[in-house]
Amino acid sequence: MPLTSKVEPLRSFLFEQGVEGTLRGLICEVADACKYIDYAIKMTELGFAGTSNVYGEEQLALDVLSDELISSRLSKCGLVVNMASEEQQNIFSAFLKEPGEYSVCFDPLDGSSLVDVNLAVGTIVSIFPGKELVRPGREQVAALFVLYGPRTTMVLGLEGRVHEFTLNPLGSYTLSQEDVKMDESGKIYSPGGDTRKYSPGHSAFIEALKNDGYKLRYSGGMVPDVNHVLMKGGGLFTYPALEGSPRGKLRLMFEANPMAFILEAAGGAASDGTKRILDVEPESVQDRCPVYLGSKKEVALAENMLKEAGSEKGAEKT
Ligand code: AFP
Repeated sequence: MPLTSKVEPLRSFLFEQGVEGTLRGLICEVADACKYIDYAIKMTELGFAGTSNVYGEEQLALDVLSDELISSRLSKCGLVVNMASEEQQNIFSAFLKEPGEYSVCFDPLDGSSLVDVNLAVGTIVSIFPGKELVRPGREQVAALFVLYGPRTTMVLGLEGRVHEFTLNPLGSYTLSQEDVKMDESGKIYSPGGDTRKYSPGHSAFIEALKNDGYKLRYSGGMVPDVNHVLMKGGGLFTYPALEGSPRGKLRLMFEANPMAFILEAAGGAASDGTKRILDVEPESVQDRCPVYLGSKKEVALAENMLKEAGSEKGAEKT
């Protein structure tokens, strides 16, 4: 990126947009923590930490390090009340001398199993006002993800708009795209999950996309895959309900909610197959959720085809 006086750093962009000071500070704290994760991905030796997370998945040293980088920073920034990390069992509180104003859910290194094969990975963050975390995603005030790819970018959803920032070699995030918008439909699809365990409705939906000429784009990392759909202006990312896993694989609070918030703000849609993801009422921070994220046409088609297949199944039984 050429150096010009027009470079817009993250902090001053947020200031100019009138973003309230505490929220502005919190977004910049998260962005700063992610610079260290970016560095750790490039410089740390790979290997397992010898521990498992709450879902029984073996933790990479990098997962643990990324978790510590975000949680220790947010614990001491004075802006946060409660936090939940995909890598930890329970909600935990920040060290506060004065009451903080926001609570944060984060997946410190999503797709970490892709680091050893040198594919892109990301950090996903969801920000709520006050101290409650187990609440529907529509109550988020901001959500963001950082994508560690050939470039490191941060995509921020805030006040019904989405902006992209790029981390430059000087260690600053500068605005690279203001007001990212999605079209009504796209031409790529990114389907997760074991196809043998798809429901008939979901299989029919994926076939319909294929037959309509949609191109397959799936890396196995939610952050690069969703970013692909978003930045190409349309298409669909899905990780559906599967036989034996009726709520799918992805976590509502750490993955589905923040991505749904960002995609809706860009003019797209996000459904669990029957309703808006942002209206799902969580029971715990560990809940999972089937995910259909993308442009409006594909998400509506998924909902319709799943509904049709469900009513056919119901009719067969009677
Ligand atoms: P990891 O963080 O365990 O690598 O999982 C990544 C992820 O949660 C999400 O980023 C992907 O979209 C999804 O899982 C991929 O799952 P499959 O490996 O089943 O395709």
